[in-house]
Amino acid sequence: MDPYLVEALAAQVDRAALSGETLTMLSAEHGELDLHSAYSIQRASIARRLGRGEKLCGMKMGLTSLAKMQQMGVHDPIYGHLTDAMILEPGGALSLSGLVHPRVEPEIAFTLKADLKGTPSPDEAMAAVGSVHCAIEVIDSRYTDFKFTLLDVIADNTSACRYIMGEGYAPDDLELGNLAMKMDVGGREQRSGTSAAILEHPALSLARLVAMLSRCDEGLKAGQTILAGAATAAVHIAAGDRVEVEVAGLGSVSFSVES
Ligand code: OOG
Ligand code: MG
Repeated sequence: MDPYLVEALAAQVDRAALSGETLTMLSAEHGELDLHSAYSIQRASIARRLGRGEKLCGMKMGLTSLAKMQQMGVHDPIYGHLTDAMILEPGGALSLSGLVHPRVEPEIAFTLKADLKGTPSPDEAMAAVGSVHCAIEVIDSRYTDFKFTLLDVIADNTSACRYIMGEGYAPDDLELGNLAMKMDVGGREQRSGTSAAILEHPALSLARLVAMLSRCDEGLKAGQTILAGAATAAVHIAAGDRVEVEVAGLGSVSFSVES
């Protein structure tokens, strides 16, 4: 794809995330959109955020669970970038103003204590993990009526909007591959699953992310946060909701939604 078009589409995606304006599917208008150009648009949109002073603080995996892949009709995991503007403190309030159609997902997050690059095994990837956290991701696809292809969602930074992390736990004391996970959304909707739904094991998700990044000669850095991917399908949120995620062995974390 023409580099000018990549920049122009990145500007569109960035504006939608900033303002809550909806986006028409890029793939519908640009037949030449492919995996490479979709990630180039994502990276160019992140460069715009960094240009405004946001700091890159990690990465996220998406569509790692079978439930999510079925909900979205896609078959491959995808990754996105996290910046400090996406952090919401535990117990904090999220304002819906400027968001399009936000939903929440129960997740597991890692904080890295060492850099990761190349193609590590899941055990090698876990050796770089300093702490494990229960987490909530707020996703907000900017596409009108939620209609998008895999390439559109990649260009839109995999719908990243906010994330909330619980306390950190040492990875060694946990059976990370099979932790019960529960999410309550305003007492209206509950979801339950297990960490096994995250690419069979969250460590596999982390290792897969590193391998995907290594194809672009990139890696992860000590201090970064990684969201391993949702364990269940996402749930819509509304003003007044309190959202809580609890993961066996990792405690719980919550936030509330304001209009
Ligand atoms: C894409 C983001 C998916 C996850 O954890 O699976 C994601 C979307 O559903 O809008 O973050
Ligand atoms: Mg997610």
